[in-house]
Amino acid sequence: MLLTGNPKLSIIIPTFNESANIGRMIDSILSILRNSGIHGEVLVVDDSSRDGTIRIVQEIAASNPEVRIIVREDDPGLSQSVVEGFSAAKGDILLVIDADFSHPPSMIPEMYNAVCSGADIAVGSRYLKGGGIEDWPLKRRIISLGATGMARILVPEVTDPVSGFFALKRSVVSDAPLRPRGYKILLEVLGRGRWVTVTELPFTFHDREAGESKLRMSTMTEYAAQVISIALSALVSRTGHVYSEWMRLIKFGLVGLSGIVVNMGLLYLLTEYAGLYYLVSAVVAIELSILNNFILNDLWTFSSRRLIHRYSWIKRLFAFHIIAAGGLLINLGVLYLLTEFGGIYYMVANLAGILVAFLWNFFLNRHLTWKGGVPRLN
Ligand SMILES: Nc1nc2c(ncn2[C@@H]2O[C@H](COP(=O)(O)OP(=O)(O)O)[C@@H](O)[C@H]2O)c(=O)[nH]1
Ligand SMILES: [Mg+2]
Repeated sequence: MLLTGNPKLSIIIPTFNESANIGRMIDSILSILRNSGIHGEVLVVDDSSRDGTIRIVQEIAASNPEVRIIVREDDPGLSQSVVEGFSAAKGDILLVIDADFSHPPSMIPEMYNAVCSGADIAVGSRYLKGGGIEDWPLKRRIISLGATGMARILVPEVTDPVSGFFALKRSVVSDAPLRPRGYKILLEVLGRGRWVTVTELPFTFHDREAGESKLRMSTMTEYAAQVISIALSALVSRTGHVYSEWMRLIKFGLVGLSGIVVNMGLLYLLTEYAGLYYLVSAVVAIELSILNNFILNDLWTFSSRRLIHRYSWIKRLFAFHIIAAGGLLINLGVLYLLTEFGGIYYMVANLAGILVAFLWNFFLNRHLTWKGGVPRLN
């Protein structure tokens, strides 16, 4: 769906005890809207703050019809609040931004324009070149990298799938089966929303100067459950981006099986019929099975990515070989460790080795050899 004219923008701000920030935040958003000529509204979704946040917003709203507040009383939570904002918003484009100035409101017009020019979702990314995070302690960075890494298993094309700063067409979420829980609402949207194109804009995350963060450790376990739930429901629903990653994994596995057939078949044929010494046959068989796998993965598993490839086929072929060599070492390493130190029967240990090497091969090839990417605006 292409948005034409001057589509209305709804800016959703989830808040909990943000009296130190919310007034300034709304003021700066209103002046940005005015200066850029964007037709917009501001929708604060508050979880019954007790610090005066609600009163501040109500006062602004009294003299400003484009500012509204929803005060939630049940089921508190950041994601739940944002989703409630999605349904209450009147705009064609919805944008989510924190109240604490961690996300620069000055980027709102850029995000809006990205969606107007065709992206279903525009993500403000901390991990894209040009973006970053300021003033975060090491522990917080590590937690964030872990969360991002887990999310990228599901949506590899987005560098910051857990960003709290994003804009989207209303149709992405209007009848999507979202199950908002916890903190990472964007991942929920990417995992279960209806979208085709995503674009990312780099930004630098500034840690809040006023008020305090509400992130707690318990949110991490909730998050892990969310990732697993999205992965599994994609398999059941058989649609969407996460499902296409499952398909890739399955295709990659089938190609791997075909490689075993090529490998074993050639080993036998070259030794029995061409009269080669079996180790020489093995070397030829291994290389040809790697070529078999490369070609099939290139033409089939990652075919949709070929169109936007970063690397020439010769580089892809080279990377595929290096990763395969790494996979072989991993297979042997796991076999050795589990057998020698785990006391596990070597045939079973080898199965574990194959599985680990398979995942290694899949993820490294997906992110390096067939590295795709979303169109960037800048
Ligand atoms: N409605 C609502 N907003 C929340 C909740 N927790 C945090 N927020 C808001 O979500 C945004 C990000 O929260 P913050 O605590 O700054 O998280 P951090 O930036 O990851 O440390 C801020 O605007 C908060 O006011 C919540 O439970 N409900
Ligand atoms: Mg914050």
